[in-house]
Amino acid sequence: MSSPQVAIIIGSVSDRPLIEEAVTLLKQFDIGYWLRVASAHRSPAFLRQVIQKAEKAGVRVFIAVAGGAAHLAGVIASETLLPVIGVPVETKLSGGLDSLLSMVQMPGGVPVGTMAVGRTGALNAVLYALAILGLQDKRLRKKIGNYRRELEEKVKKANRE
Ligand code: RP5
Repeated sequence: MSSPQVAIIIGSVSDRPLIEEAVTLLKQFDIGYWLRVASAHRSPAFLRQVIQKAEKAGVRVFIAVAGGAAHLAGVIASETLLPVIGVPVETKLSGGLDSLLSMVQMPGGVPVGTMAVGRTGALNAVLYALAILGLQDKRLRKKIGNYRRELEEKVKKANRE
């Protein structure tokens, strides 16, 4: 696989199933990625190391996946100048509203681009990362265009059926 351009950091191994589809999409687009487990609360020093190593490896976008008191994306954003995309995980308490608000309500100056809760958010996080990478990659932009056309074709096919 090519050198990593995207680092996906999940707050717990329990978040792993949520990102399956998103990881598959990254592979389909042939984008090199890292997947790491690191918690803002349980392993803050390790998280810092992961961020630094990812930057050194050439990663250009972070995707952070966390639930509950979901500070992972915000902490990453405080440690890097690279874009950080947050995916809030569904929770038993509120369906994920707690995760969403923890992630989206960043203080002015340190943004996190927060996606929808759950699998859709994870998928869109990858597509958003691809759009960022596509700014300097014409071939990637073309692939994103093809992906969008496939979505449209599925809608039209559903009508034909
Ligand atoms: C967060 O707490 C993780 O991102 C996960 O979504 C949630 C629960 O973690 P576990 O208790 O399952 O490890 O930090």
